Amino acid sequence: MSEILDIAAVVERLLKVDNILILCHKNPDGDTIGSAGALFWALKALGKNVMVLCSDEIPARYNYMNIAVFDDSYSPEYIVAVDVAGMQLFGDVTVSWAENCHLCIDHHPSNSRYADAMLLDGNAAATAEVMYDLLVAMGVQITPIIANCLYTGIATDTGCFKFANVTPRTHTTTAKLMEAGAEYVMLNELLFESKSRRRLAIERIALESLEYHFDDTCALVVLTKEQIAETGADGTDLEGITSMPRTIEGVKVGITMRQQPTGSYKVSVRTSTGVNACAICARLGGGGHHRASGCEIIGGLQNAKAALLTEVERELKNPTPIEEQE
Ligand SMILES: [Mn+2]
Repeated sequence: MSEILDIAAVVERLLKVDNILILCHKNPDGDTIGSAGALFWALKALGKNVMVLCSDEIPARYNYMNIAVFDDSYSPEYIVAVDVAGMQLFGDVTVSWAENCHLCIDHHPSNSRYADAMLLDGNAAATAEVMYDLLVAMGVQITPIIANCLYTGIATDTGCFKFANVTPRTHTTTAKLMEAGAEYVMLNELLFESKSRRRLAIERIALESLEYHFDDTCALVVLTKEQIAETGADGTDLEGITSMPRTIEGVKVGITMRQQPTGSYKVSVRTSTGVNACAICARLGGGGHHRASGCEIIGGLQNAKAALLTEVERELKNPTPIEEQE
């Protein structure tokens, strides 16, 4: 169980240490990379040795953050995880470092509290929102590159300010980032107005597998490991697919099943208002947010699908209440 810290206590701890390793979650998204990038540049500005590590390669689209990836050139004395809700989300490369994680900075209410200490703000739309408050409290100047990193985290976790997790605070923080030089026009085009050819190829394959369940209120797509390999789709391409089934008219639960190299299925569940995605995934050993959650199911496709659809049906028939403040 983690010790729960406030921002002032986290500032005190970070200022005391010199060699820091920042960990991201596997299949990295804009929030874990952007939060890591912002903390990286802030700690560098304070004269510290700092590097970032992720079990998967950082997607090339985030190259503008210019983050140094950990190369064993020093022994980290302090390990910070950003936007990582549970141990199972670290992946092979980072999991041994994560076992000694000193601090986790996160916004997932479902965080399993694996780190020694935690800065958790379940009301924040993105970890990057929490990170902005932390960096200001540290007295770090929000440079254009830090602003770009934080803008990336907030914009990607809110679907470019479209999701229900957006609050007035989200816009207030974003306004500060714009004042600090965030290149929002360039970033919006890069992050939301362009798709790779690989992404289009994997979208076409996903659409061919589309099936409907429960009076067309649930849409499901499946991608095999061979199809993923064949298109060369990377983590970002695949992450983009997950929002697709839910956008179909009348669909309340959109599911994407991606076969992993090990054969297990990584499942992403996206729901419309009032359907609790986290409740569905929690019963399968996963978690996340009310409208966007995930889990991993081991076993053949038919068994995995059956287990998943059983939980979807249960949730559609007996909805788990959604707590307002989360
Ligand atoms: Mn996040």
